[in-house]
Amino acid sequence: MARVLMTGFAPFGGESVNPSWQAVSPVGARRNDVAAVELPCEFGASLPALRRALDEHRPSLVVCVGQAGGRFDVTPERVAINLIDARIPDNAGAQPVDVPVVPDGPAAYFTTLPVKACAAAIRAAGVPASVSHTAGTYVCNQVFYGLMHLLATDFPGARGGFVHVPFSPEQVAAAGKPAPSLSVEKIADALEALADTASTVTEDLPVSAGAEH
Ligand code: PCA
Repeated sequence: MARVLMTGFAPFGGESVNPSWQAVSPVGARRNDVAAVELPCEFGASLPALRRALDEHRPSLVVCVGQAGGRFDVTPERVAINLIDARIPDNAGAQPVDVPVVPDGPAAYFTTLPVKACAAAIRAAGVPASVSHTAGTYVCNQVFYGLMHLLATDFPGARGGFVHVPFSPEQVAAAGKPAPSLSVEKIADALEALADTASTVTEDLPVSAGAEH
């Protein structure tokens, strides 16, 4: 039975693929301890879909993954905030501005993944990685915050967090504009290293991952 739930997102913003799902899907196919689920990029539907996946798989570890176009490395996220401020409409046409993910919820949740150890393990697997301190204010942050709230309220004992990944090369080629990218295979390797580390490491590394911005 799968003990790791890993999610990726549907394409959004005019893209025809999403590297998060492009990488999560093969990880789920090659590992029987990982259940891979694609989430809709819709404010109204993403968290109900995540809740269904949690109910179905009862994981001990949850890793949600999303695209962060423009980033050049794989970035485990440290903090989710209770704020939605959509830059563009979602796939259902909704564009909420300045609303909470969970009314009356705490301002933020920290990840319960050892993000520094995860970033180090990803780099050791040959893929660039660093800890990020913002998951944005779009559907990914909504899912990250919603995940941490669900784990805190209804799924005690499970750990979870969020990882942003760069564009895949085919997206950059299709756009015809230079942008950083990482192959889907490298992203998949990074996610496996992250899942293995998060499954076994309980104390994060006592090293700095501080950033000025
Ligand atoms: N990235 C978007 C939403 C879905 C995705 O893959 C984000 O960063 O919010």
